[in-house]
Amino acid sequence: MSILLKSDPQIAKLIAAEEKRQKEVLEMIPSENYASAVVRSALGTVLTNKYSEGYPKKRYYQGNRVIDEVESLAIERAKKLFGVPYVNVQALSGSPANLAVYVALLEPLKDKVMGLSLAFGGHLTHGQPQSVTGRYYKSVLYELGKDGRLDYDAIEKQAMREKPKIIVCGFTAYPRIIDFKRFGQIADKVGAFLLADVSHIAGLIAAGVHPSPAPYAHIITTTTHKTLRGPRGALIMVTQKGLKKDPELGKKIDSAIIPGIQGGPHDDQTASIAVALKEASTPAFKKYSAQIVKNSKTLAAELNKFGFDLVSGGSDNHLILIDLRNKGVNGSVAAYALEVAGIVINKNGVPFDTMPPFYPSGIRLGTPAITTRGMKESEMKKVAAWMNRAIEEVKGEKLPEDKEKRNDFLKNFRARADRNKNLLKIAAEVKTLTSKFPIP
Ligand code: DSN
Repeated sequence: MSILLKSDPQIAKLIAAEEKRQKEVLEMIPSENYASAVVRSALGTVLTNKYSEGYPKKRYYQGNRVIDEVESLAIERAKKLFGVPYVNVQALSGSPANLAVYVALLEPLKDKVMGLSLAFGGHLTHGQPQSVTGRYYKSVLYELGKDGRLDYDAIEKQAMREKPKIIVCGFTAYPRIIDFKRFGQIADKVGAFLLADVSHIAGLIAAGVHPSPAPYAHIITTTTHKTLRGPRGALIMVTQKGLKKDPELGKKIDSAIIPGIQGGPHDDQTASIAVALKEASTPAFKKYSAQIVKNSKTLAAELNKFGFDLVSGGSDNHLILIDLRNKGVNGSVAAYALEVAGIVINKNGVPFDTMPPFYPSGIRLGTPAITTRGMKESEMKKVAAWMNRAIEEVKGEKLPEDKEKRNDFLKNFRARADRNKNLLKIAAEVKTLTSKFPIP
């Protein structure tokens, strides 16, 4: 940082400002975390200077002996941690990882992918019409049941009717355990590949606090920067079951990444992923992951006491989804008020939401990052009380029915929230607490 400060103070100061922000607030976006200093130290090294299209020992450029070792280590560590026989570590992040699976297995405009609708907690790359994955491939979307949980019977019926070539399970806003075995049975019944996108829960799976899809899915994708606590990046894993269904599956995935959709991998990112995978195989990581879930359950129970309407009633994992309609506060209003109060979450759609994604009816939050700081159940009680105070503070702030007026309303609301003494008081209390829990 001292070199950067000297040569590019503008950027150095912005990085320092972001570090200060991350220190002072409660980072509770469930897909975010604090990577360790060790994980970060592998990024931005001389490995960023290298081009290494291809795979270990089969490169298109010379000078890759060291990179081969780095990539092989990352692959071997991932195989061991997740109990799978084949791993690709080159996808630059989660979206290209999922796209690579489709490129490997689906014929554009002909074959079908079936994933959870975005409005119900699916990801863009699970076949949504706004994404290339729903535009270049046929797609059909399933929904959650009225209770906010997966309705496996309905999914099975839909799969039998639609005959998708890939069924995607694994979600971005689902607070409950996923029954991968049942998904595997559904996929087998219709002859589909089962893709488990475990980006949100990969760390929990690695630590054994969420069941693994490895025995039931054919392919598993995950980002590496969420509960897994690595750098930004992704893994594509082929399981034993996947290789049994198609012995060429690993090779097809590799070719889909390069030359299919990417060029050279980011080798410093690969090294950093390897470091994160080593960290994730330690007893300390198991303890950390168990605490994420304990914290999430405690927070959910406390929020319930304050009358928050939790989708599905609670949480089994790292994530909580709140439907704010009973509080009369829109998610966009709540998210901003909470940020002013030092609690950083994201606005989110809830099942059967009648509002659009930019003004959704809910918020999504999670415990991975604050658990990394060492917070436990007693801190979760404080967080719930602060959240309640903040939401009560903005209860009267009604988002206009008239769509044209919403933008102006939010602009106006933000200006008022920025000066709201009660919200700023919560932020000061949050700051006192967070100062006792250092970030890595
Ligand atoms: N942006 C991620 C999340 O927040 O869940 C998904 O890509």
